[in-house]
Amino acid sequence: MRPGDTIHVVDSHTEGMPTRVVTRGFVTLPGSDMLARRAAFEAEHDHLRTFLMFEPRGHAAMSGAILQPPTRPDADVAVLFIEVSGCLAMCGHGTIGVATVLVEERMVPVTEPVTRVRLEVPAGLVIADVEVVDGRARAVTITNVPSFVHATDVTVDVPGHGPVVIDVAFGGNFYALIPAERLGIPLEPAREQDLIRTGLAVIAAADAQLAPVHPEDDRIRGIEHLVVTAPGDDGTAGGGPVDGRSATVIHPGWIDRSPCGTGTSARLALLHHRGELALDTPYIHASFIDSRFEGRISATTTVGGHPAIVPTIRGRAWISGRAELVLDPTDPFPGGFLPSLGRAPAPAPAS
Ligand code: PYC
Repeated sequence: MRPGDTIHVVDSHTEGMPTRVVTRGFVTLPGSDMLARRAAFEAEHDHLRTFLMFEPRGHAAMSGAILQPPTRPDADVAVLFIEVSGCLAMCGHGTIGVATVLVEERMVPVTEPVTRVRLEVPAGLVIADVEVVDGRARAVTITNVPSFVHATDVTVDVPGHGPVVIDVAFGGNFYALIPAERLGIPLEPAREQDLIRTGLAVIAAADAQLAPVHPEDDRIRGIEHLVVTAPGDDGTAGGGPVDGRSATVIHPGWIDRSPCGTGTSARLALLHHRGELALDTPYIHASFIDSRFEGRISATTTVGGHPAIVPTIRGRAWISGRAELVLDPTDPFPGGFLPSLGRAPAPAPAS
Protein backbone atom coordinates (compact mmCIF):
# COMPACT_ATOMS: atom_id res chain seq x y z
CA MET A 1 0.00 0.00 0.00
CA ARG A 2 1.41 3.34 -1.03
CA PRO A 3 0.16 6.91 -0.62
CA GLY A 4 -2.34 7.55 -3.43
CA ASP A 5 -3.58 3.94 -3.61
CA THR A 6 -7.20 3.22 -2.72
CA ILE A 7 -8.30 -0.22 -1.57
CA HIS A 8 -12.02 -1.05 -1.49
CA VAL A 9 -13.06 -3.46 1.23
CA VAL A 10 -16.32 -5.01 2.38
CA ASP A 11 -16.14 -6.11 6.00
CA SER A 12 -18.15 -9.10 7.19
CA HIS A 13 -18.17 -11.53 10.04
CA THR A 14 -18.90 -15.24 10.00
CA GLU A 15 -20.36 -16.42 13.28
CA GLY A 16 -18.35 -13.69 15.03
CA MET A 17 -15.09 -14.02 13.08
CA PRO A 18 -14.18 -11.13 10.74
CA THR A 19 -13.42 -11.37 7.03
CA ARG A 20 -12.29 -8.12 5.43
CA VAL A 21 -12.84 -8.75 1.72
CA VAL A 22 -10.71 -6.71 -0.70
CA THR A 23 -13.03 -6.24 -3.66
CA ARG A 24 -11.14 -3.61 -5.72
CA GLY A 25 -7.86 -1.73 -5.86
CA PHE A 26 -5.36 -4.60 -5.85
CA VAL A 27 -3.39 -6.00 -8.80
CA THR A 28 -3.81 -9.49 -10.25
CA LEU A 29 -0.99 -11.54 -8.80
CA PRO A 30 1.37 -13.45 -11.10
CA GLY A 31 1.30 -17.26 -10.89
CA SER A 32 -0.26 -20.24 -12.62
CA ASP A 33 -2.30 -21.27 -9.55
CA MET A 34 -3.31 -19.76 -6.21
CA LEU A 35 -0.41 -21.35 -4.31
CA ALA A 36 2.02 -19.68 -6.74
CA ARG A 37 0.10 -16.42 -6.33
CA ARG A 38 0.25 -16.82 -2.55
CA ALA A 39 4.05 -17.10 -2.80
CA ALA A 40 4.17 -14.00 -5.04
CA PHE A 41 2.03 -12.09 -2.54
CA GLU A 42 4.24 -13.13 0.39
CA ALA A 43 7.38 -12.05 -1.51
CA GLU A 44 6.13 -8.72 -2.87
CA HIS A 45 2.99 -7.54 -1.10
CA ASP A 46 3.09 -8.65 2.52
CA HIS A 47 3.00 -4.98 3.60
CA LEU A 48 -0.58 -4.86 2.21
CA ARG A 49 -1.53 -7.75 4.52
CA THR A 50 -0.15 -5.97 7.58
CA PHE A 51 -1.75 -2.67 6.43
CA LEU A 52 -5.16 -4.38 6.27
CA MET A 53 -4.88 -6.75 9.25
CA PHE A 54 -2.77 -5.02 11.92
CA GLU A 55 -3.74 -2.09 14.14
CA PRO A 56 -4.83 0.66 13.73
CA ARG A 57 -6.92 -0.59 10.76
CA GLY A 58 -7.33 -4.15 12.05
CA HIS A 59 -6.72 -6.01 15.31
CA ALA A 60 -5.03 -9.07 16.77
CA ALA A 61 -7.72 -11.52 15.55
CA MET A 62 -8.25 -9.92 12.12
CA SER A 63 -8.72 -11.99 9.02
CA GLY A 64 -9.36 -11.18 5.37
CA ALA A 65 -9.56 -12.25 1.75
CA ILE A 66 -8.31 -10.71 -1.50
CA LEU A 67 -10.41 -11.44 -4.59
CA GLN A 68 -8.62 -12.35 -7.80
CA PRO A 69 -9.63 -13.58 -11.25
CA PRO A 70 -9.44 -17.40 -11.28
CA THR A 71 -6.58 -19.31 -12.91
CA ARG A 72 -8.74 -22.42 -13.59
CA PRO A 73 -11.76 -22.69 -15.90
CA ASP A 74 -14.00 -24.42 -13.33
CA ALA A 75 -13.87 -21.49 -10.86
CA ASP A 76 -15.84 -18.21 -10.84
CA VAL A 77 -13.58 -16.25 -8.47
CA ALA A 78 -10.18 -16.87 -6.85
CA VAL A 79 -9.42 -15.99 -3.23
CA LEU A 80 -6.22 -15.33 -1.31
CA PHE A 81 -6.75 -15.63 2.46
CA ILE A 82 -4.80 -13.21 4.65
CA GLU A 83 -4.61 -13.00 8.42
CA VAL A 84 -2.51 -11.48 11.17
CA SER A 85 -0.56 -14.76 11.00
CA GLY A 86 0.17 -14.77 7.25
CA CYS A 87 -1.60 -16.35 4.27
CA LEU A 88 -3.63 -19.53 4.64
CA ALA A 89 -4.12 -22.35 2.13
CA MET A 90 -7.82 -22.37 3.02
CA CYS A 91 -10.16 -20.62 5.43
CA GLY A 92 -13.69 -21.86 6.07
CA HIS A 93 -15.13 -18.86 7.85
CA GLY A 94 -13.43 -16.65 5.25
CA THR A 95 -15.04 -18.60 2.38
CA ILE A 96 -18.48 -18.18 3.97
CA GLY A 97 -17.77 -14.44 4.36
CA VAL A 98 -16.53 -14.09 0.76
CA ALA A 99 -19.56 -15.96 -0.68
CA THR A 100 -21.91 -13.73 1.33
CA VAL A 101 -20.16 -10.58 0.08
CA LEU A 102 -20.16 -11.78 -3.56
CA VAL A 103 -23.91 -12.39 -3.41
CA GLU A 104 -25.01 -9.36 -1.39
CA GLU A 105 -22.76 -6.97 -3.38
CA ARG A 106 -24.07 -8.53 -6.64
CA MET A 107 -20.54 -9.43 -7.75
CA VAL A 108 -21.83 -12.75 -9.16
CA PRO A 109 -25.14 -13.58 -10.88
CA VAL A 110 -27.61 -14.22 -8.05
CA THR A 111 -30.37 -16.82 -8.20
CA GLU A 112 -32.86 -17.79 -5.50
CA PRO A 113 -33.22 -19.97 -3.51
CA VAL A 114 -29.55 -21.00 -3.98
CA THR A 115 -26.62 -19.30 -5.70
CA ARG A 116 -23.64 -21.52 -6.34
CA VAL A 117 -20.19 -19.87 -6.41
CA ARG A 118 -17.09 -21.88 -7.33
CA LEU A 119 -14.08 -20.50 -5.48
CA GLU A 120 -10.47 -21.23 -6.33
CA VAL A 121 -8.41 -21.09 -3.12
CA PRO A 122 -4.75 -22.05 -2.63
CA ALA A 123 -5.76 -25.51 -1.32
CA GLY A 124 -8.01 -26.26 -4.32
CA LEU A 125 -11.60 -25.74 -5.45
CA VAL A 126 -14.29 -25.00 -2.86
CA ILE A 127 -17.98 -24.83 -3.77
CA ALA A 128 -20.16 -22.33 -1.87
CA ASP A 129 -23.94 -22.79 -2.02
CA VAL A 130 -25.49 -19.58 -0.76
CA GLU A 131 -29.11 -19.70 0.48
CA VAL A 132 -30.65 -16.47 -0.83
CA VAL A 133 -33.96 -15.00 0.35
CA ASP A 134 -35.14 -11.63 -1.04
CA GLY A 135 -31.64 -10.97 -2.36
CA ARG A 136 -29.99 -11.55 1.02
CA ALA A 137 -27.58 -14.36 1.86
CA ARG A 138 -29.09 -16.27 4.79
CA ALA A 139 -26.57 -19.12 5.13
CA VAL A 140 -23.73 -20.66 3.15
CA THR A 141 -22.78 -24.31 2.80
CA ILE A 142 -19.25 -24.85 1.59
CA THR A 143 -17.99 -28.11 0.18
CA ASN A 144 -14.42 -28.04 1.36
CA VAL A 145 -11.29 -29.62 -0.09
CA PRO A 146 -10.80 -33.32 0.83
CA SER A 147 -9.76 -33.69 4.46
CA PHE A 148 -7.82 -36.52 6.05
CA VAL A 149 -6.09 -37.79 9.17
CA HIS A 150 -2.30 -37.43 9.15
CA ALA A 151 -1.41 -39.06 12.50
CA THR A 152 -3.23 -40.27 15.61
CA ASP A 153 -2.15 -40.55 19.23
CA VAL A 154 1.34 -39.13 18.75
CA THR A 155 3.29 -37.99 21.76
CA VAL A 156 5.02 -34.64 21.38
CA ASP A 157 7.33 -33.10 23.92
CA VAL A 158 6.08 -29.64 24.81
CA PRO A 159 8.67 -27.50 26.59
CA GLY A 160 7.31 -26.31 29.92
CA HIS A 161 4.43 -28.77 29.73
CA GLY A 162 5.95 -32.22 29.18
CA PRO A 163 4.78 -34.96 26.82
CA VAL A 164 1.26 -34.57 25.39
CA VAL A 165 -0.67 -36.87 23.09
CA ILE A 166 -2.21 -35.23 20.01
CA ASP A 167 -3.81 -36.12 16.69
CA VAL A 168 -3.04 -34.34 13.42
CA ALA A 169 -5.54 -33.93 10.58
CA PHE A 170 -5.85 -31.82 7.43
CA GLY A 171 -8.99 -29.77 6.74
CA GLY A 172 -7.55 -27.24 4.26
CA ASN A 173 -4.69 -26.48 6.69
CA PHE A 174 -2.96 -28.96 9.00
CA TYR A 175 -4.36 -29.05 12.55
CA ALA A 176 -3.14 -30.57 15.76
CA LEU A 177 -6.13 -31.65 17.86
CA ILE A 178 -6.22 -32.25 21.59
CA PRO A 179 -9.03 -32.60 24.16
CA ALA A 180 -9.20 -29.64 26.55
CA GLU A 181 -9.30 -32.14 29.42
CA ARG A 182 -5.89 -33.52 28.40
CA LEU A 183 -4.47 -30.00 28.13
CA GLY A 184 -5.88 -29.27 31.59
CA ILE A 185 -7.52 -25.99 30.53
CA PRO A 186 -11.32 -25.60 30.26
CA LEU A 187 -12.78 -23.92 27.14
CA GLU A 188 -13.83 -20.79 28.99
CA PRO A 189 -13.39 -17.28 27.57
CA ALA A 190 -11.78 -16.30 30.92
CA ARG A 191 -9.01 -18.85 30.16
CA GLU A 192 -8.27 -17.38 26.71
CA GLN A 193 -4.70 -16.36 27.50
CA ASP A 194 -3.87 -19.75 29.08
CA LEU A 195 -5.28 -21.55 26.04
CA ILE A 196 -3.24 -19.35 23.71
CA ARG A 197 0.01 -19.67 25.69
CA THR A 198 -0.15 -23.45 26.07
CA GLY A 199 -1.70 -23.92 22.63
CA LEU A 200 1.16 -22.08 20.92
CA ALA A 201 3.69 -24.28 22.73
CA VAL A 202 1.84 -27.41 21.52
CA ILE A 203 1.68 -26.01 17.94
CA ALA A 204 5.43 -25.28 17.92
CA ALA A 205 6.31 -28.73 19.29
CA ALA A 206 3.91 -30.53 16.91
CA ASP A 207 5.23 -28.64 13.90
CA ALA A 208 8.88 -29.22 14.83
CA GLN A 209 8.40 -32.92 15.54
CA LEU A 210 5.86 -33.91 12.87
CA ALA A 211 6.27 -31.35 10.03
CA PRO A 212 3.35 -32.65 7.96
CA VAL A 213 3.38 -32.16 4.18
CA HIS A 214 0.33 -32.50 1.92
CA PRO A 215 0.77 -35.72 -0.08
CA GLU A 216 -0.38 -34.09 -3.34
CA ASP A 217 1.25 -30.66 -3.07
CA ASP A 218 4.32 -30.06 -0.93
CA ARG A 219 3.69 -26.29 -0.94
CA ILE A 220 1.04 -27.00 1.73
CA ARG A 221 2.89 -27.94 4.90
CA GLY A 222 3.32 -27.30 8.60
CA ILE A 223 1.10 -26.89 11.65
CA GLU A 224 0.04 -23.41 12.76
CA HIS A 225 -3.32 -24.30 14.32
CA LEU A 226 -4.52 -26.31 17.29
CA VAL A 227 -8.13 -27.40 17.83
CA VAL A 228 -8.73 -27.78 21.54
CA THR A 229 -11.80 -30.01 21.67
CA ALA A 230 -14.55 -30.67 24.18
CA PRO A 231 -17.55 -33.01 23.95
CA GLY A 232 -21.08 -32.02 23.06
CA ASP A 233 -23.76 -31.06 25.56
CA ASP A 234 -27.45 -30.23 25.73
CA GLY A 235 -26.79 -26.50 25.30
CA THR A 236 -28.51 -25.44 28.51
CA ALA A 237 -26.51 -22.20 28.25
CA GLY A 238 -28.96 -21.11 25.56
CA GLY A 239 -27.92 -21.98 22.01
CA GLY A 240 -29.37 -25.51 21.86
CA PRO A 241 -27.57 -28.86 21.86
CA VAL A 242 -24.15 -29.26 20.26
CA ASP A 243 -22.22 -32.35 19.19
CA GLY A 244 -18.84 -30.86 20.05
CA ARG A 245 -17.20 -27.67 21.26
CA SER A 246 -13.77 -26.30 20.47
CA ALA A 247 -11.40 -23.36 20.63
CA THR A 248 -9.00 -23.08 17.69
CA VAL A 249 -5.71 -21.51 18.74
CA ILE A 250 -3.86 -19.89 15.84
CA HIS A 251 -0.27 -18.80 15.43
CA PRO A 252 0.99 -16.22 16.41
CA GLY A 253 -1.53 -15.83 19.26
CA TRP A 254 -5.31 -15.68 18.87
CA ILE A 255 -8.42 -17.84 19.05
CA ASP A 256 -10.88 -18.19 16.18
CA ARG A 257 -14.22 -16.66 17.15
CA SER A 258 -16.05 -18.95 14.72
CA PRO A 259 -15.97 -22.76 15.05
CA CYS A 260 -13.23 -22.64 12.34
CA GLY A 261 -14.30 -24.19 9.04
CA THR A 262 -11.01 -25.93 8.28
CA GLY A 263 -10.59 -26.98 11.93
CA THR A 264 -14.14 -28.42 11.89
CA SER A 265 -13.25 -30.30 8.68
CA ALA A 266 -10.14 -31.74 10.35
CA ARG A 267 -12.26 -32.78 13.35
CA LEU A 268 -14.82 -34.46 11.06
CA ALA A 269 -12.00 -36.41 9.37
CA LEU A 270 -10.75 -37.58 12.76
CA LEU A 271 -14.25 -38.56 13.96
CA HIS A 272 -14.84 -40.53 10.75
CA HIS A 273 -11.45 -42.23 11.06
CA ARG A 274 -12.42 -43.36 14.57
CA GLY A 275 -15.81 -44.64 13.42
CA GLU A 276 -17.58 -41.94 15.48
CA LEU A 277 -19.32 -40.06 12.65
CA ALA A 278 -21.16 -41.62 9.71
CA LEU A 279 -21.71 -40.11 6.27
CA ASP A 280 -24.34 -37.39 5.93
CA THR A 281 -24.91 -36.98 9.68
CA PRO A 282 -25.12 -33.38 10.96
CA TYR A 283 -22.44 -32.43 13.47
CA ILE A 284 -23.11 -29.17 15.32
CA HIS A 285 -19.78 -27.64 16.27
CA ALA A 286 -19.72 -24.71 18.72
CA SER A 287 -16.95 -22.11 18.97
CA PHE A 288 -15.24 -20.49 21.88
CA ILE A 289 -17.98 -17.79 21.89
CA ASP A 290 -20.75 -20.41 21.35
CA SER A 291 -21.39 -19.58 17.68
CA ARG A 292 -22.04 -22.64 15.51
CA PHE A 293 -21.31 -24.38 12.23
CA GLU A 294 -23.09 -27.48 11.00
CA GLY A 295 -20.54 -29.94 9.63
CA ARG A 296 -21.31 -33.04 7.60
CA ILE A 297 -19.33 -35.67 5.72
CA SER A 298 -20.81 -35.69 2.23
CA ALA A 299 -18.56 -38.37 0.67
CA THR A 300 -15.40 -40.37 1.11
CA THR A 301 -12.46 -40.12 -1.25
CA THR A 302 -8.68 -40.50 -1.26
CA VAL A 303 -5.81 -38.01 -1.09
CA GLY A 304 -2.42 -39.28 -2.26
CA GLY A 305 -3.77 -42.82 -1.85
CA HIS A 306 -4.91 -42.23 1.76
CA PRO A 307 -8.55 -42.35 2.92
CA ALA A 308 -10.16 -38.91 3.08
CA ILE A 309 -13.57 -37.30 3.48
CA VAL A 310 -15.33 -34.48 1.65
CA PRO A 311 -16.66 -32.16 4.40
CA THR A 312 -19.43 -29.62 4.08
CA ILE A 313 -19.72 -26.74 6.53
CA ARG A 314 -22.84 -24.59 6.90
CA GLY A 315 -22.66 -21.21 8.62
CA ARG A 316 -23.86 -17.63 8.40
CA ALA A 317 -22.09 -14.34 7.67
CA TRP A 318 -23.16 -10.73 7.83
CA ILE A 319 -21.79 -7.66 6.05
CA SER A 320 -20.71 -5.12 8.66
CA GLY A 321 -19.24 -2.31 6.59
CA ARG A 322 -17.96 -0.96 3.29
CA ALA A 323 -14.89 1.24 3.11
CA GLU A 324 -12.27 2.82 0.90
CA LEU A 325 -8.94 2.50 2.67
CA VAL A 326 -6.26 5.07 1.86
CA LEU A 327 -2.77 5.81 3.11
CA ASP A 328 -1.95 9.37 4.08
CA PRO A 329 1.72 10.10 3.13
CA THR A 330 2.34 11.37 6.66
CA ASP A 331 0.80 8.30 8.38
CA PRO A 332 3.63 6.94 10.59
CA PHE A 333 2.16 3.38 10.58
CA PRO A 334 1.77 2.32 6.93
CA GLY A 335 2.43 -1.33 7.81
CA GLY A 336 0.47 -1.28 11.05
CA PHE A 337 1.54 -2.79 14.36
CA LEU A 338 0.33 -5.39 16.85
CA PRO A 339 1.67 -4.71 20.35
CA SER A 340 -0.17 -7.70 21.81
CA LEU A 341 1.79 -10.00 19.48
CA GLY A 342 5.08 -8.16 19.82
CA ARG A 343 4.90 -6.75 16.27
CA ALA A 344 6.57 -3.35 16.10
CA PRO A 345 5.48 -0.78 13.51
CA ALA A 346 6.70 -2.08 10.11
CA PRO A 347 8.73 0.19 7.82
CA ALA A 348 7.01 1.54 4.71
CA PRO A 349 8.01 -0.15 1.43
CA ALA A 350 10.26 1.91 -0.87
CA SER A 351 8.14 3.92 -3.34
O1 PYC B 1 -12.54 -20.94 9.44
O2 PYC B 1 -11.06 -22.21 8.45
C1 PYC B 1 -11.38 -21.28 9.19
C2 PYC B 1 -10.29 -20.49 9.82
C3 PYC B 1 -8.96 -20.68 9.72
C4 PYC B 1 -8.34 -19.70 10.49
C5 PYC B 1 -9.33 -18.95 11.05
N1 PYC B 1 -10.51 -19.44 10.63
